[in-house]
Amino acid sequence: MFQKDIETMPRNKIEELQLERLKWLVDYCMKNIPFYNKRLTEAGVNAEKIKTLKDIEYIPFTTKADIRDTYPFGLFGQPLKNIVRIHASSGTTGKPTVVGYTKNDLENWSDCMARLCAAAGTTDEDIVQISFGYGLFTGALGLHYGLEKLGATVVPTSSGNSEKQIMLMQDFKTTALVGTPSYAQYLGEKAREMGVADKLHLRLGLFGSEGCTIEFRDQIEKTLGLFATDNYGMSELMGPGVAGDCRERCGMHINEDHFYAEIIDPDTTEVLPRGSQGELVVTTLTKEGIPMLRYRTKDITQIDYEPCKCGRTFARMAKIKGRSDDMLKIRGVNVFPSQIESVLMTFDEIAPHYQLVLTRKDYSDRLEVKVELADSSLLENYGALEKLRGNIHHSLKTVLGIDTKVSLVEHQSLERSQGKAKRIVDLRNQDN
Ligand code: DLL
Repeated sequence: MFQKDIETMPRNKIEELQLERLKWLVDYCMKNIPFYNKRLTEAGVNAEKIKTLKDIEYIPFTTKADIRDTYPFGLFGQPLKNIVRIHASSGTTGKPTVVGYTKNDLENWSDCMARLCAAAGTTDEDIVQISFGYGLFTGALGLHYGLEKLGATVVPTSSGNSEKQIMLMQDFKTTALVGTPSYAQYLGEKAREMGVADKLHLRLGLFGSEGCTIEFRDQIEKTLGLFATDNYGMSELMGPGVAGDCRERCGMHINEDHFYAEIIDPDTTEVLPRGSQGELVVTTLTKEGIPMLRYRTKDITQIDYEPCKCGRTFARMAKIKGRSDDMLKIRGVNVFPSQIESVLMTFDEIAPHYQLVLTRKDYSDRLEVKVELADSSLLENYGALEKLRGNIHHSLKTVLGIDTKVSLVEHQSLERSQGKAKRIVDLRNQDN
């Protein structure tokens, strides 16, 4: 274990620490963040009011909209002088969700990550290839510093360039692979195609950032000959490092000294009894850069508080069952249909009818955006049609950060719905 004293604390000690930190956090937010000061004052909450962990329920929820409304730095708890790193992920509009880290935050992040990597079975003997994209996305750098802290040898290949990734895996005798489960499976199949699958030395997979069923995990394990683990996180909370599998794989251990988790009913927002399935709400207990009070993750899961066979006492959250909003995760990138809609609506040549078709080829997600023309006569002008298609494709790429296939279809050809429009056709699981 990376920090055994902490990871095996008795439950009453964990809860004592959480309460102490929660009081600190409320006070910190009151003093440093005008947005929270106003919210908490309006709700009549201050640090004195928090006497037990249950008193967290006096605190209003924070949502992605709050981050959007205070873009870019309005929820930061420190001046930029003390912020040493910024990351971002897609927001519900064209503007990203921006998060900042102080030096202490980065230390804590690396500790959280190192714990989870150790729990999954990584050691300082491992050579770990990171195939998450490096950049504003939290995945690559999050794992990177945690693994270095653990003493593993990090190979920051980033994503893409798959043949080279496989060549390096062979040459460096890479023992562990970090990435999305779908990219890992793709690499495995590519290695097979190249006839080198049996020449790899992989023994461990540290996967996350998108859902992965146990069946798909079995498949990846077979293709790559490794033991696959899952880890969960999100930019708003820290990035990866919130929770992760140990070798028992009976739920992902939540780093409870840094995060306080609740499960709520997403419709009524009522806090549900322990063990129930619902939406995960997380409060960051130590973050200074951009602390989150009762952040609604929209991810559906359940939490088991029984100590684990591995010896860790931190609660375990089940694999994510889905989301309570319409966010799509495409090749590891968060995409909101509303972002696409706002891009489409800027084009006069198209009608306000569109459909998003998701498929998976070579274990990579594809997004086709089908858009209806406002006037079908454009179909007779190939040049103008191609120009329009190109412009839409370019605008979508600028906003979403990923490539899409844009198909322009005849006026009135997309199915109309009587009720809620069915804009998303997700065929990804059928193709796998
Ligand atoms: O995906 C952070 C991360 C990076 C986690 C690398 C694990 C490994 P975001 O890009 O902000 O952050 O996306 C967060 O991705 O709300 C979930 O819906 C989904 N997600 C993350 N991890 C998992 C997982 C990173 N293990 C959103 N299983 C979250 C299922 C996951 N979904």
